[in-house]
Amino acid sequence: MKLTTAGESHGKALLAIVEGLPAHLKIDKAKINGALALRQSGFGRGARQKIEKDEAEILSGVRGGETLGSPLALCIRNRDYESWKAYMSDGECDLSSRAVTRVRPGHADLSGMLKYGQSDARNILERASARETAIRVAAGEIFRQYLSALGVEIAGYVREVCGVKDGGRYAFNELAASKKTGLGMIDPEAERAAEEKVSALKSAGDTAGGVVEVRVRGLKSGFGSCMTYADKLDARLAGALMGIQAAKGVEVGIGFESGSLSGKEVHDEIFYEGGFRRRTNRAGGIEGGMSNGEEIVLRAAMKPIPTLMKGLKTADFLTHEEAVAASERSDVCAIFAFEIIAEAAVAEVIACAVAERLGGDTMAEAAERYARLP
Ligand code: EPS
Repeated sequence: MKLTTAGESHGKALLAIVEGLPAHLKIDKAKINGALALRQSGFGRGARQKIEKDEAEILSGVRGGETLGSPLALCIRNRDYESWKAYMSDGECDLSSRAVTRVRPGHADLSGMLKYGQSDARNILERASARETAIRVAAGEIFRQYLSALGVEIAGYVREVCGVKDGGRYAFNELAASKKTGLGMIDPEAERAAEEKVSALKSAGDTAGGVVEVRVRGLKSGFGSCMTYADKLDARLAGALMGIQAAKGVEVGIGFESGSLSGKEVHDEIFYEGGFRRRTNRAGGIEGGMSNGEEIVLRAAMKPIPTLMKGLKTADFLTHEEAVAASERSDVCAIFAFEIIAEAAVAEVIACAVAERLGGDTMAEAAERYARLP
């Protein structure tokens, strides 16, 4: 399976094409739109989310609620395009009034302008914007529905917001509680402290990032590869998570902590208890680049939003004069959305790895092959 996306933040629409889905996968559109609504919610979001009400339109690949086996095309229209068409039209338009030259530290602006020979950062930021993640979440929901039909589930929560930690140890079933909170934390004390922190940063014209955890339950062993490094499941998952705008770090299982512990403290011993079992899961469900049948545990760090209302120092791209980085409106914290997007990125990788191994023209074929695996 393969996902391709297109679209600019203030352009007409965001688009996705998912290729390689088997026929007869039931598609629940309400769940796609539910995921989109979640991505738009969360404490600390900016004014843009009041303009957009993301809804996915299915343009191809589905008939009567089931996939046909043909490419599935998704579209989310940008409501804000109405206010931007004079500047964003593909025909003649006003290219100067919304130009950005006070390049923003932490964004793609400067490197993108130099790379693509642009004198207006708008030609870079429109695509680099995290707005693109809306369509990835919609497509992620398709991948999640494919996995769910095989008994594989994905969930997650926010562990940390700008230094405020949720130190709880949660079972998979408890993770859903995070979706009913403002910042995605489960411990109410941590959530309250984190919301206070975000409010204080907002008053100071500053921003916050955080750390999220995503888990996969029900994936059998052997997905990924120990034969080719690019096909290692952990390498693919890390790549997908790092591919999210603002991601700065990824861990699998105990991750960086494993570098400071001994072998006895890190590796998960194997027991045979009616099947091969582990009593610990420090590896995060992946050994030798393959799933080992335990829960997959991934963490990703999001840097603070790089558009600060009290802008950072920069140099104007054209005049080279010292300036304050451009800012009109922005999120203060988008960690809740980042967690939803991280689940979508994980769903894409796991679904692709599963489909590569199982093949199958129909969902029934795929399900039968999955059931036969040890
Ligand atoms: C973003 C800047 C803001 C965010 C946007 C990501 O958009 P605008 O420039 O229109 O205010 O709101 O995120 C979304 C629109 C979204 O749907 O998540 C950026 O620079 O990445």
